Amino acid sequence: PRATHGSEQGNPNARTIQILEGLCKYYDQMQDTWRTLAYRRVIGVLRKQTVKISTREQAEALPFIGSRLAEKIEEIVITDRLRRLDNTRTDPMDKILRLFLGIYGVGLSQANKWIQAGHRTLDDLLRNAKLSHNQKTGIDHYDDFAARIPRAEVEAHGSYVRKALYKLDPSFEVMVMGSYRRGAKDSGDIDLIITKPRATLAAMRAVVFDELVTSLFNEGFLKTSLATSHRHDSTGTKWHGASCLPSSTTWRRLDLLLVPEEEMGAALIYFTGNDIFNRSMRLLASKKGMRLNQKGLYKDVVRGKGREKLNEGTLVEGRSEKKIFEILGVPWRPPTERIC
Ligand code: DCP
Ligand code: MG
Ligand code: MN
Repeated sequence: PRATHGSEQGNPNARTIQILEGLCKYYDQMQDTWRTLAYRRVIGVLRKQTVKISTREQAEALPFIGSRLAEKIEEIVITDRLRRLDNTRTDPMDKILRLFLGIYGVGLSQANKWIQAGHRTLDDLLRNAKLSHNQKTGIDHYDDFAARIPRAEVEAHGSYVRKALYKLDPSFEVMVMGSYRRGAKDSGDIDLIITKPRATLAAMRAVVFDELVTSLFNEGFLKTSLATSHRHDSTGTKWHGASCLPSSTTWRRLDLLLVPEEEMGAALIYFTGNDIFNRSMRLLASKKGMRLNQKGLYKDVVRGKGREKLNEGTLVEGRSEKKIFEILGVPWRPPTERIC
């Protein structure tokens, strides 16, 4: 969920945008990626308009707005609300679905299974459902994980990890990524890149995942690790879990990513995001016959009929964020402008 910017004052479509944002947020909670994306685009288009868009014809003339969305916009303008949103707000089953989807790591299929099994509240789940460690943690700390983390606290978690790692080996570096690097005033979680110049991944892994994580658990800073089951991280570069500052009782979601220096540029792009920006960069690479992932930019990627890739391609650039932009022909965008 993205924060609204309050920049709508004076925009002739402010009310329409406000209602569409409600719908966008709803689809985001429902984990409906495509609708969320479509609505974000429409909101972006409407923000740029200098006249009020009132009819479906006007709306359809704008980019990214098809006939169904155009109808919705007309309905919003005429009725000052959207039926779809009213229906979902009052449907109790819908509310429960959104409650369950708010549990860390829970997707639509799990949430629906619980509803089918008759569960209606978080207490219900705790008492009567068979829960994984992640799910139990997600419920026990539902409010913690739903709360935004102020920028200063994100920074404090980063510093805490940096200081602890410095004691083990002063040549390590810790960088705060994600929405923090994009300049957000608050974040959903804390994303850290950890690296050491000239070190191999295996050497870094031994210090970070064995020594550092163990000592941070002993100090009480780390609270639990959260399994990353569906993620295909065969190389073991990620750690997901929760941390808590000594001065606080609120658990925060913490993600660590180990990066060797030769992959730093690609990792910076990936872990800075946002997700939509990454998607557009990857699409662009693919259109140019290349492939961009969190390790590097590759060329000579052979793709089959369904655009599935048949080989890995050859590495073009991994080290430098700026060079990856250059090779893709994208003008440099500072992290604070990577919001789509
Ligand atoms: N990322 C991505 N695609 C995903 C998930 C993540 O490209 N499906 C990348 C882009 C994100 C970055 O990883 O910016 C960090 O992921 P987060 O989920 O932590 O998202 P943000 O840090 O951007 O936002 P938030 O403040 O909600 O944590
Ligand atoms: Mg984040
Ligand atoms: Mn994260």
